[in-house]
Amino acid sequence: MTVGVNVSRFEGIAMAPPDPILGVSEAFRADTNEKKLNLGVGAYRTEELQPYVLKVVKKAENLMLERGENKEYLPIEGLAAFNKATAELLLGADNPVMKEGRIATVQGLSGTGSLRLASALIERYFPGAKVLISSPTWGNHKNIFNDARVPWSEYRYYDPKTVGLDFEGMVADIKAAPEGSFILLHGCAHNPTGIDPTPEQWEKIADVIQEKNHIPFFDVAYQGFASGSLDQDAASVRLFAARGMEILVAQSYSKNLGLYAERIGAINVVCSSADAAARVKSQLKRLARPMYSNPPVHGARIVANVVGDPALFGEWKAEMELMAGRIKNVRQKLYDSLMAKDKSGKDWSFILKQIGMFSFTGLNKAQSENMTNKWHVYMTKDGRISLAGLSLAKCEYLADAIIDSYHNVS
Ligand code: PLA
Repeated sequence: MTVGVNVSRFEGIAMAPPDPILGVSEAFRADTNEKKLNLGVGAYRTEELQPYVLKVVKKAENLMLERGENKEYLPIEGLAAFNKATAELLLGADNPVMKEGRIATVQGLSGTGSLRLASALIERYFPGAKVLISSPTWGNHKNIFNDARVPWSEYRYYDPKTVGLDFEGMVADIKAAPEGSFILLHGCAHNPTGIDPTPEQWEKIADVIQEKNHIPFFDVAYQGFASGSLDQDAASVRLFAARGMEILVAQSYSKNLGLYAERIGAINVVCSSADAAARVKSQLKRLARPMYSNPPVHGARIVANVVGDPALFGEWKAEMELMAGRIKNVRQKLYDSLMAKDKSGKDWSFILKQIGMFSFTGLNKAQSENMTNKWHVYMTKDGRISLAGLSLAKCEYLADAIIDSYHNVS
């Protein structure tokens, strides 16, 4: 029996809602107003609000072109030089974990793909184990664990009253989780809140995780973007590694090297022995093969060249500081503009305390919608704005929009 051409077998498939973050960029592109501003996705823009390809990336690409490298398949685990460079960037080249060969590193499809691969490992080898994620967190974390069929629940993180960290709540919830849970932590520059634990708080978090035999699972998507220093931003992960703990770490080069579309990142599993690391790596490869076979080479070569060459590495650090510095400048200007324009006496200083690419404004859904519908400021509905998409020239306009939305919409 054949089916009539105008009767679709896909009739039962409903329209999916737009993605809460990437859908914002789609809506932005469709807006023709010249005042429009895209503060949705966390993508770095220049002061002229143009996308930015790092100079050091262009240099690395020129080198690659000169060498005339081929397009053969990579091994399932990715480019060896990249895997070495990325683990060293994370832990430091002289970290005992590296010398002892206790780390399984597999190149992934950027941060998201690396998180997804780790989730598949959890699902297969820790059946029933739960992942604890912060409330709130990057929206895609829930999708990733749902699709991998890994159960998750939330731990308290953000306290709207103090516009800061609910440290007591966080520790209590991690303590209360079933022994051997995976605790997802943002290595630095927590998305969306921009609030990180202090070094002392990290120690206490490590204490509870160790006490409860949990496994820390770091998402490091912004190394270098919190402080401007690659080493300083890896301090949380290194602190856990120094305790001899087993840890999972997903890395991304989307933001810090501006390699968004190259889809380059890694999953690292620090194990208590080299033998365990070898076995874990073999299973990660086994999971990757039927999903995407092997990863793309271009971004891996860029990272390997930049991190592996002292001169280029130095240039990257300088550019990284410039990008982080520009965001700090717009953060300050936005705060100054809000304080100058808002006569209500509201304290906006929380904006200065937050770090990284984002500011969590405290605007609710209706207020965020007003930002978009009336002011053409595109942002996520949780009140997050990406300062990486803001220029000094647009700070006053943005302050007007925020003040109007905050005071005139409930
Ligand atoms: N982890 C966190 C905490 C992130 O914020 C992001 C990206 C990723 C992982 C994954 O990025 P990658 O796959 O490109 O490496 N978050 C962005 C973009 C910048 C997005 O939602 O995909 C954001 O606007 O939140």
